Amino acid sequence: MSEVVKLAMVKRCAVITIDSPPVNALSAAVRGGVLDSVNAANADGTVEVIVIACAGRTFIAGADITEFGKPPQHPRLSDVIAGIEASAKPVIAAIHGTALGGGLELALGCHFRVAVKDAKLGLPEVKLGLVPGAGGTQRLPRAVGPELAVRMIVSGEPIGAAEALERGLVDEIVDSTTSGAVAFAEKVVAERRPLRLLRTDDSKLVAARADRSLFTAAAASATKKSRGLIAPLACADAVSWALDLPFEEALDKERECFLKLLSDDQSKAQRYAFFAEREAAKLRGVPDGTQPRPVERVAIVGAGTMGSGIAMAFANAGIPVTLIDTGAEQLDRGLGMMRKNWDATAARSGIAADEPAKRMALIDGKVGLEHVADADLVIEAVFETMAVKKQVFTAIDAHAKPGALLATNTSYLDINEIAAVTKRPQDVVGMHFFSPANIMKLCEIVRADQTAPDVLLTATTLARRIRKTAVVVGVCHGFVGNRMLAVRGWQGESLLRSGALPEQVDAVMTRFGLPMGPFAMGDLAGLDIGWRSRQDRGIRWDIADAICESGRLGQKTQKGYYRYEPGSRAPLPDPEVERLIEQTCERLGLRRRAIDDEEILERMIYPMINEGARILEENIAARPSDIDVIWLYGYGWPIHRGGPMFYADQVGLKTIVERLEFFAQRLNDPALRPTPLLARLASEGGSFASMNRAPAVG
Ligand code: T1G
Repeated sequence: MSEVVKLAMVKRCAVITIDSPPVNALSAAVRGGVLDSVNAANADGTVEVIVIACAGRTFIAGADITEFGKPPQHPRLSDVIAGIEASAKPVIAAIHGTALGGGLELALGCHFRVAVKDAKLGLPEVKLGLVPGAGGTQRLPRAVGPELAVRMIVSGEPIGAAEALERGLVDEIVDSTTSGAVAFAEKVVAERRPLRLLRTDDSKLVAARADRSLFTAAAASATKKSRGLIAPLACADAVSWALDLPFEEALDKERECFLKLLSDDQSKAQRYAFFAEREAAKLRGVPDGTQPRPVERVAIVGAGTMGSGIAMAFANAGIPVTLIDTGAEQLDRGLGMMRKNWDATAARSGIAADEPAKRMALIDGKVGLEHVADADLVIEAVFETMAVKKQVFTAIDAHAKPGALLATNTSYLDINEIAAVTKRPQDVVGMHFFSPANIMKLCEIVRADQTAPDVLLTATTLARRIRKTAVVVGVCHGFVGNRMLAVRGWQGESLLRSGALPEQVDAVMTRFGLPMGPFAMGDLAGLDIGWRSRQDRGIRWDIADAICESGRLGQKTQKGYYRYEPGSRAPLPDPEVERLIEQTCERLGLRRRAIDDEEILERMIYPMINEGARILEENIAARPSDIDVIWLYGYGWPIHRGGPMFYADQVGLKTIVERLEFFAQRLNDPALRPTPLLARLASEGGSFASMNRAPAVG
């Protein structure tokens, strides 16, 4: 039928095979090919039954997101599904890999669905700021019941084939996709099974129509974490229409809701974030054909919070780890913390009950750096001072086997300086994890001057293997994320000096969408970390330092920028802090004034954007979208705002330049002046988006 859709006969079964790499997305060509094939099979008197299968690694993974925002092309997906439902002959979807979004919606229009045992089925549209737009909100509740349907659609998380079979989403688990589906199809014909369409089968809606309490509870539970996002609430509403409205009317409302969300800034940001994460995986300066080095065993040096968290991340992916510390006591503490974390996850059914023991069996605890000898990758996660890093790297270099990667988890320090103490600087790379390292998705892969291309490729490939989002950055103080964080930190201090209070700044930033305000976050992490870093560099932040000097180090001392009741982590404004701020400003001769929320937001975010532009000028990041990925996955930047550089384009670079010029003058802070790249883009009416697929700056 077409390049991407083939039609072949197996006995009396018409097998439609979609072959559109990489994920068989429902492009216009695929949609047209499927519909033409279904119609041709129905017109062919020798055909008794139809199977729709996919070549490659997965069943259809959804609509083709690259077509969004372009003029719609016919046939629409809903037309294809209508064509399948109009088929006089049974149509069977043969599912492998991940049947997602429009792919599952197409399968829901079929009379039957079969799947191989490791297949997954889901409607992840909500992660793109959308609702399913081709009947998923109406057919899925009729397949699995409204409670499971609303949980699946609001979370966007798929279910496995076994659960799908149990809940009636799949009719049979088959050993292999196409041949298994053809065998099932022959059974359907031989047994003359009635052709059941979900659109006309409300049997699984009857109970919820009579008593909505279970559905209402499921919807409330699914949407409770959707702070600031509009799609999750829209998804829950759409599923409820299956209980209240006739099928066709509900389909129309779903379509209307889908189109409204499609044009909303939130969905544009979430779709941008989807592609930005994948773009970050495209490495520059790594010759085609470069192969990653094999990594079968990892050694982590330092069994503290970070080292143990990193060890967990590797064990979670089934990779054996040698966890090394120079002290048996610290090693035992680290091993104990890992077991406690895994047990806690198992207790809330996050992993199977036998998983903690299985994962602990992958961890070999050792005292002494000589035990790095059999590792293919050594990651150092020791105390954050250059002296200690150099000492440890000298020892690691002496014991690690030839060809092993030597990685440092440093958050700030100069990796070129660390590499210089080894005999193999080409094998040295940064792998900067974010605490808690077993949870946070981001890993900054720091490319030092002499890092070999295959070392960089090995580190980024491995990061994906342990389900991290890897972004390659260059060497500078704080790389990308922490460098921009430091700029925001100073703006927080500057706002307190100007007249704001911690609670006002935090309220503005949480309303913007951050999970936690910067001052509350500082209290959580411990104020002494930044304080020590400033002291190391001879930098004084008068208010922040006064807070630390008065023994207020954050939650661990029950007081920091806020006070904390014993046993509570809830930040409470503290008049003592206001007094400290006023006293410090008086001593500095600063006159404080009322600051409005708009100024707070601009002064907290625009300097970060300016620093991002500097980072691009210095080639520390390859593209603006890499900076956004770092902030989305490492610092809780709200997904519906796309990232600081995406947000800058939405605000308009001209506005940002004007406001930075204003604040630079008013606050007499030359660091606020727009960097040349930002000023140039603004003057040309340009955008950061224009740089995302362009070659690296400079
Ligand atoms: N459209 C276009 N390209 C896609 C795509 C899609 N739906 N999904 C993946 N790609 C590209 C991706 O950009 C990358 O490209 C390559 O495929 C491999 O992806 C009407 C409207 C399927 C689990 O949200 O979750 O249906 O970088 O690196 O890690 O209601 O891709 O190689 O050039 O992620 O093995 C709903 C999104 C769409 C699924 C595979 N579907 N995709 O993961 O590979 S909206 C989704 C994924 C919709 C309907 C609505 C994952 C995956 P490149 P990858 P992976």
